[in-house]
Amino acid sequence: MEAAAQFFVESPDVVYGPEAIEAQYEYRTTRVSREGGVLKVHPTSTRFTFRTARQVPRLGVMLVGWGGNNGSTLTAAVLANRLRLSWPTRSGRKEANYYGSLTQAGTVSLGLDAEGQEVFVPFSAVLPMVAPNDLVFDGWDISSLNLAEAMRRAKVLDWGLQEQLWPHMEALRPRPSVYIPEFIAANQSARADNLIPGSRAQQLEQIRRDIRDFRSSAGLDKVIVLWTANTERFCEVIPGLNDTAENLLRTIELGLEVSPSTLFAVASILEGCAFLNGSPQNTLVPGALELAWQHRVFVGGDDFKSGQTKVKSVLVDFLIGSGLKTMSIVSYNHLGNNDGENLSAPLQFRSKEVSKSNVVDDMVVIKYVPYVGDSKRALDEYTSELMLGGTNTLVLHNTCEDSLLAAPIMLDLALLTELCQRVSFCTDMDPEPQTFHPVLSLLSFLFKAPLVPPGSPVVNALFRQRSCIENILRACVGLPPQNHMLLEHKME
Ligand code: NAI
Ligand code: DG6
Repeated sequence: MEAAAQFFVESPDVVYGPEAIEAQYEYRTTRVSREGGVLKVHPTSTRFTFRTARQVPRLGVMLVGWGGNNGSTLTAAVLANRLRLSWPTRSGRKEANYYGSLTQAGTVSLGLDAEGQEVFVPFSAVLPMVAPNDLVFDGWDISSLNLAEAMRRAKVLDWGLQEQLWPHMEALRPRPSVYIPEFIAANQSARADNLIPGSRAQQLEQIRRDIRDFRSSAGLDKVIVLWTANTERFCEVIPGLNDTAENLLRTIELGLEVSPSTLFAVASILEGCAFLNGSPQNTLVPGALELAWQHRVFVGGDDFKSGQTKVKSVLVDFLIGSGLKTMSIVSYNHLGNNDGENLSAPLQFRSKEVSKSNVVDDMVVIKYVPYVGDSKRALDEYTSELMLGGTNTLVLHNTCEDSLLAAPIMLDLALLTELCQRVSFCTDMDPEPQTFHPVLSLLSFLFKAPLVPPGSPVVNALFRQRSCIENILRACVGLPPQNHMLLEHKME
């Protein structure tokens, strides 16, 4: 199964072999040193060889929280696109699409044509990527509703679309999951009717069996696990409990405190499956990160960056980048879905507050208002100081279906993580092939509180994050970074 290449790079530095694309790439950057109060900047250059395997695998995605709004909406979206569904609405017929997905609806500029005009291709055309319509879904939920019933409970999709999807989703049933009441809000207990019994060690084994079962019964080459279940409270990082891989595994064996999400992360890593955390809690405690390192498995997190935080990371970039002095940011949300209900409990709210404030330190208020359902309202006020004592206040109001923003992000996470698993590289200095660091910071564009390898700077500006993905993909086909200089148009 190989996705059709829509363009080729003609260069002596790029070889399209039957199994892999190999590109020689000159990574030009700068090193800065401080000498006697003076900054000295040294341009440097490192020669990389990137190798991207061309064979696109049959990919399975297991969602923890499959029966939630995000899980059911993502499953519905892929089915609706695969089946090319269209449905009537009060404003006309709508057709299935992947708007909101960087890989499916975003583009990359390849350069200028003979007329000096930019030529764009879809992001997904730069390197062979899994097609979203080919994804196979499975997952777990503490609620036993099948995916058709879950879609109805979510109240996200138009009725006409739900009706058409119903027979395709009815047979999809979440596997039982791990419910530890003290990690999510008490208001969730009523839906917890689909549970894995036994000790923590037995639960871990059952999750691992589920992954193996899905892989073999669906004939998959790879599985990626994505946490999109309820926001949990933070876990205390305690020496001896979860600070190292060895301690974390012993904690599970002894039945001491471990969150359900960390249990899923450990199971995924032990099964060699990438694990991505779409919620704000600190699932990837140091012990889990060390385990990922030991097993060379990708992990990514935390908390899908879908709407308000995305705007914030653009707006603050704009304000600071324009030289204004931003003094206060206040973010207010109200929403009425189950996520909102769970977040109405103080400890779960605290996890979200920390994650949402991660981009810039601000005030965050979240209110649960059942009437508005999944249609989340986000209001933000940005106040900056202008020159000579002036004040600039910007107020934003955003209304949208939260899950329709999150689903394409979940898709991109799975597709980009899988692609990264097929990329390896070496340098002239170190000819031993290596892969990206297990903490996959390339995914920062998609997470509110991006996890990065130890010592690595956290980048929050959205377009720097997007450029990072775009330029790494370009490097894999031997193209220079996108520099936007357009010097061709600045000469006489
Ligand atoms: P939801 O409440 O509709 O779905 C969560 C699902 O997880 C529920 O079906 C619940 O039964 C299940 N669940 C809870 N604990 C579980 C466990 N231990 N194992 C398996 N299943 C479990 O919430 P929604 O709207 O789908 O959001 C999911 C997560 O994504 C939340 O943590 C939310 O904060 C986060 N998120 C959502 C964004 C959005 O735009 N929709 C953006 C960023 C993050
Ligand atoms: C309350 O804000 C609900 C949350 O789950 C958010 O909707 C979600 O985290 C999305 O946040 P943002 O800031 O990316 O729009």
